[in-house]
Amino acid sequence: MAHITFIADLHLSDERPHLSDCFVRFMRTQGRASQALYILGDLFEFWVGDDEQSSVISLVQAEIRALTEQGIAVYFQHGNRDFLLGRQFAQKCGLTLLPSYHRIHYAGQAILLCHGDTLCMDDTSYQRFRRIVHQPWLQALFLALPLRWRLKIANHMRRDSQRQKGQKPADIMDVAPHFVDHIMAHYNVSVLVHGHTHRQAQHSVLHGQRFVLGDWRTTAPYLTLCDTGQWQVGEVTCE
Ligand code: LP5
Ligand code: MN
Repeated sequence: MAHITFIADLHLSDERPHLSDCFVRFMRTQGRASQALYILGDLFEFWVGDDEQSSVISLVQAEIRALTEQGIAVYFQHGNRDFLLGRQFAQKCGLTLLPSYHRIHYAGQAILLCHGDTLCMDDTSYQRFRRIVHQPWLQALFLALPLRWRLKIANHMRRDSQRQKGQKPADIMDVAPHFVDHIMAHYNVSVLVHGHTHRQAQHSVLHGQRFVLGDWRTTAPYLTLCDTGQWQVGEVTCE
């Protein structure tokens, strides 16, 4: 049956080869069977610029290209780890970059897509951090640094983030319900799909449904929407 597929939070890196294997399996089965694939951010563990080269980067590009060359559209929204992924990477594999909020219409449903970090409004220190690192001048400055320095900074930021998360109450790292209602009304949708929180679920909300995608660990969870209007959760096992 014709359908579109959504994934997020794969966090691929050379340090996690089992996830790269899983990505290949996913793309060659579920990916290939879809009319379109939406990757809602954090495809990579982190991204420091399109000039970086590694086995996992080449592998991801080849698998995306294999789909786009067959006419299957692959879309990408930036996550909080790979917001620097740019046009150069996208052009190499025919990937379409989407803005941080993107509305689609499929099977008679109006659906809003986003990574999910912008919904966590109560995590005020993260929102401050996000505003800073999304400044174009700071990004340009960062991208002008030697690759080795950028990798060092990114690794430092990752460690810092893990430490900070350990000190934050769990509920502030979830979406703010009032903001979910606001954004769904603003975009006039009855479905919201996002990742980031890693709290895979389907919630009934004021304006309809909110689907939260799970992150990839021992399984690769995905969500599909059939042209009949039916939503389904699936997963590929990552050994
Ligand atoms: O990613 P995760 O799941 O660990 O936690 C996120 C939030 N953390 C982040 C940080 C990223 O993990 C770091 C990714 C590196 C990207 C590559 C380098 C690009 C550099 C570009 C420079 C222009 O997103 C975490 C949230 C959590 O999700 C749950 O939602 O809580 O937020 C934090 O940990 C951030 C801290 O709370 C805020 C730190 C203080 C901010 C001070 C501003 C300093 C700005 C310096 C800029 C160079
Ligand atoms: Mn994220």
